[in-house]
Amino acid sequence: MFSRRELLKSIGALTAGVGVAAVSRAALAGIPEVVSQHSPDTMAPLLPASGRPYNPVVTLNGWTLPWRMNNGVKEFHLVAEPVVREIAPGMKAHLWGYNGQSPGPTIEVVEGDRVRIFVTNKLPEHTSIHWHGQRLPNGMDGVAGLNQPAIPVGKTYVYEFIARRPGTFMYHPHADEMVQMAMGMMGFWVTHPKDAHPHIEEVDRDFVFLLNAYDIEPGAYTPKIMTMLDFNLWTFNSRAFPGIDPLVVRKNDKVRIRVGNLTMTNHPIHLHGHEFTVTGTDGGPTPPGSRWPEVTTDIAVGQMRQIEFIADEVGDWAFHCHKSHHTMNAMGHDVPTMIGVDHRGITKKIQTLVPDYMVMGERGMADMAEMTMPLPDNTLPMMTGDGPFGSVEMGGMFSVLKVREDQAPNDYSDPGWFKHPEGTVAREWTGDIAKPKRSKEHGGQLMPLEQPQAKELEVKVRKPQTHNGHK
Ligand SMILES: [Cu+2]
Repeated sequence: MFSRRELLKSIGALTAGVGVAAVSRAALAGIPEVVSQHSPDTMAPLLPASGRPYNPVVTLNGWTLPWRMNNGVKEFHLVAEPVVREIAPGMKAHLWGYNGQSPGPTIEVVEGDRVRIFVTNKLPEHTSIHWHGQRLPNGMDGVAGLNQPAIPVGKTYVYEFIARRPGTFMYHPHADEMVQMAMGMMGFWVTHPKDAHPHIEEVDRDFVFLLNAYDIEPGAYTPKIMTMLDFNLWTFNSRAFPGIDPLVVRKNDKVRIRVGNLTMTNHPIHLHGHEFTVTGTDGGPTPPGSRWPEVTTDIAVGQMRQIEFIADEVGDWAFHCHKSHHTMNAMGHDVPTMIGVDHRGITKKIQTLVPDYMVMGERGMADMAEMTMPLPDNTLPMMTGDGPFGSVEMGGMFSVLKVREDQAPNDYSDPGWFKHPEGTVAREWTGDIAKPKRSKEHGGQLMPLEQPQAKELEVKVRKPQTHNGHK
């Protein structure tokens, strides 16, 4: 068994910045001490100091929960509690989470580990934890009322099971679920294979994050909990761009990204510059014969996906949800399309009544990224993020895969912006536009240089003759 001092030493050495919270010794005697994290920075991977070795994951803007070994059992201690989460610099949210953060810490174990998790409830209402995707005894599945009584306020419950299959999992409450998930209660779980597995490859970098969404009115701090679909903050691990750390890798690294979706809609996650394959789902690793290359994979509600690729193209590659309103922050809603509408006269008139009045979106919305419009306190700009060439005009579920020739193995520090080799950046064309050469040698068919004017184009419109259904 690990002594307390050894445990603290190893935690201190591996995750600088993690503090041990003060807890009542009498109340929690014999239970692993509570380790909390109050920084939204990405913590270095937690190398296993006890138990079987593995290559640990990196939780984007998050951290991994240390454990102690107790007679061969891996013991963890989660505390469900209100937390303050910085969503991005300039905005904090009052959420519920675990051990100081939302999402909670990542739990990492090895296939075959016997795991014991103590859960202390410091929320103002009862809770429970469901271990999403795990094989376990029915009474450990965490559905309050069905598999166990809900954990009352102030009480500590214990869950115990063997991590039977390797893969990517999540944990979240199964008591007052809509409210507690809308408030940010969720976490990641990774079970590494105990031996070489035919469908699980070794990787150099292994990133994990949860997709989450909040409805926080501009200027407010607490999510609206009754929202069903109309969320306005779309986040990776409760962080919105530009608050999401980049995924930093070395050229030719084999990279795995594990994503779980605990929002109320699907997210097509898209990577630039590389093709990946989906190597795992909620149900475990996918057989290699079932995999195909993709650059976008849709992750439905409640699903998990593992994608893998060789990062063989240096650069700063966008990595984001492809629903464009999910790469925007609050305030992007209910704005009518004004493109092509000239407001010059009207604006002046309204400004005599409302001096700060501005019109948005007359030439598209790009102006908004650079606008120095006053925002309510604690509100993120809708589209923002300074890049090397100007505003990135993004928010929400957006980050950057930074592939560098000279990034040291296991170094996750931000290398800054990519320095493009001379002549490899799109630029304004100032020369003459050369007439394209067209000949039979270049592609067979001869295309005329001048397009003939479209003659009369006849469009036949056929009206439905026997349609009298709708009123
Ligand atoms: Cu999305």
